[in-house]
Amino acid sequence: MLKPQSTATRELVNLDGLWNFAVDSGDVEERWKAPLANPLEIAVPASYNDLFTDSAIRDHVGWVWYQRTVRVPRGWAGERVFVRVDAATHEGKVFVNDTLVAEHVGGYTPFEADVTDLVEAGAEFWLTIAVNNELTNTTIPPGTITVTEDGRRQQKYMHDFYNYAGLARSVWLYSAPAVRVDDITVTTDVDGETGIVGYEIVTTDGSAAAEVRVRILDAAGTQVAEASGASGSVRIDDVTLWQPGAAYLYDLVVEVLSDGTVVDSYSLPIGVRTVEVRGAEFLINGIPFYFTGFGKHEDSPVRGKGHDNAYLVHDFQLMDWIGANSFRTSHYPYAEEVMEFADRHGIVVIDETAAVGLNLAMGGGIFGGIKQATFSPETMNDQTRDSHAQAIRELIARDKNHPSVVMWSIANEPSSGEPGAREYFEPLVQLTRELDPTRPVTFVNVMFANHEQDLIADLFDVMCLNRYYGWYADTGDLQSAEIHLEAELRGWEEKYGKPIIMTEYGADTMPGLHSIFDTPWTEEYQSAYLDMNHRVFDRIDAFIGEQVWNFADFQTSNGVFRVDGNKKGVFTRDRRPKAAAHKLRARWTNLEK
Ligand code: GCB
Repeated sequence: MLKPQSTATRELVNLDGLWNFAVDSGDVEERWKAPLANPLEIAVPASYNDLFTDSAIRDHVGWVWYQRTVRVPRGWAGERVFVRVDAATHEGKVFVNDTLVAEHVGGYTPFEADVTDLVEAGAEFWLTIAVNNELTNTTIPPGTITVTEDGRRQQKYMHDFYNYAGLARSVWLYSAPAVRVDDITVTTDVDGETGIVGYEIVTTDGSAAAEVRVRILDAAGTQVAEASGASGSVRIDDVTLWQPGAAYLYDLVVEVLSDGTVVDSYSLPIGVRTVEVRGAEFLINGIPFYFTGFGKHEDSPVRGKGHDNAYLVHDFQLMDWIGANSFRTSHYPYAEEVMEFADRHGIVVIDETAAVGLNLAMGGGIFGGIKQATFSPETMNDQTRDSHAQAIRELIARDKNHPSVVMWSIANEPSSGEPGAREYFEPLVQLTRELDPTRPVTFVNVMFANHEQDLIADLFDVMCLNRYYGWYADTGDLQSAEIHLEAELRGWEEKYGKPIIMTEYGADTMPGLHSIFDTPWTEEYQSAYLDMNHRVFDRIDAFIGEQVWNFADFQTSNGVFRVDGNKKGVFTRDRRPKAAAHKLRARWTNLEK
């Protein structure tokens, strides 16, 4: 799915700003048919939860309403007009005046509606977006809604980060011609000094009367290749590769011509690079790559998961300062602006779906709840898997052309040692490979499903492990933790012989708390914990990467036992370094792998 852009044939109006807002109380029918009564004002983009002082809004389970007027630019007569929502978490309905124009389930991927027939160039219309935050056993991520004894609906879920909701990314109005580029898929390869760019263009012109022309421009804007036809491949001599830490982007300019005239043009930044898993190595452009970096979150004070370009720039600056060359979009697809930034700055991304918390064993075990089978008709079932398949489709449709994305992660910490896991995952792995045969596929394995218990790891290319020896196990005893961690990693290495990445390891740390002993929560303990992990990683040949949990402290749900959120950040929630940040910087800026 193409991100809207302004080109010679397309125009773009950003609809961010202050909108009217109301929580659905169930007492007004067809709210979109009139201006919201006594609305609050709300910022878009932002999660709505932390903006207001009313806990009934923060804890609301169900629909909320966003509304504003929009004027269609007067020059748009004769163009197709679209409303595009970058994300509505977790479900969205879009209304133009009285008409429902789009519905979408899945909180982290975009959707749009062609509203041409309902609007007029130069005139205003009411745009209403209803957003629902409910998670059930058939949504991705899953959750359950319970009703308290006094009749309040409560949302429960199996992930620790707070269930922020609303319009956390931009909303757009854009114009495009009727005959236009609808989709582009690019694959790249390298032959000696020559780059090979394969492309497939889908246009809206069903009759295929229109011609398609493709040109590639280098970073200086000089044309280096051209071709015609909706699919094919072109060669770039003396190619400059996209490399980790040394991004280089070409522009793929796609033009649709009718009777020799350009009727649409779209310009896609592309990077030429290869990715391959060979033996226990992860190769980017044929060179073994060692991942350093973090599992992140989209999370900041007040905004919740609201996209913010200031945090975007600052977070990437901090990653550069600390020597991180990569991150995982734990635990959902991030804003497209983040992916584009990674493309431009040579940061490598493991791109993850929102399938987090497909695991009922953990809740039952740790929190003493009722133990339920994760995969069963009443819990994660065929419908869950259908939603999961859709989440994979939408992730790949959105992110397939980003050179920074080197691997798909289709789930975080599912209950992969339970009966039913293999039946659930096998078709999803197959689907991912069909949709994108060029990138390795992984899932992120949970501590309770080690190499002896896990039932699905062999389906994947890279073993991504989350391990908390020294934190959730062997708490405060780093000597035992070191022995147990090493034993397990050797077990994975021997059993599968595939590359291993530690996608999560971390210790909650209260900034300012100190001790001369191995005392959990102190800054010294976080550093010693990381040192211990690194000693072990450096002894394992199949080890190809380390991503600390987490880049920054983040907000968690009320139901988890944490003090003001998860404190495993190497930076605080307002991005100040804990002592461990300096430790990591010393390691990562000197790492020879
Ligand atoms: C995990 C999860 C992550 C949690 C983390 C923790 O294994 O993948 O979402 O935040 O542990 O800190 O408990």
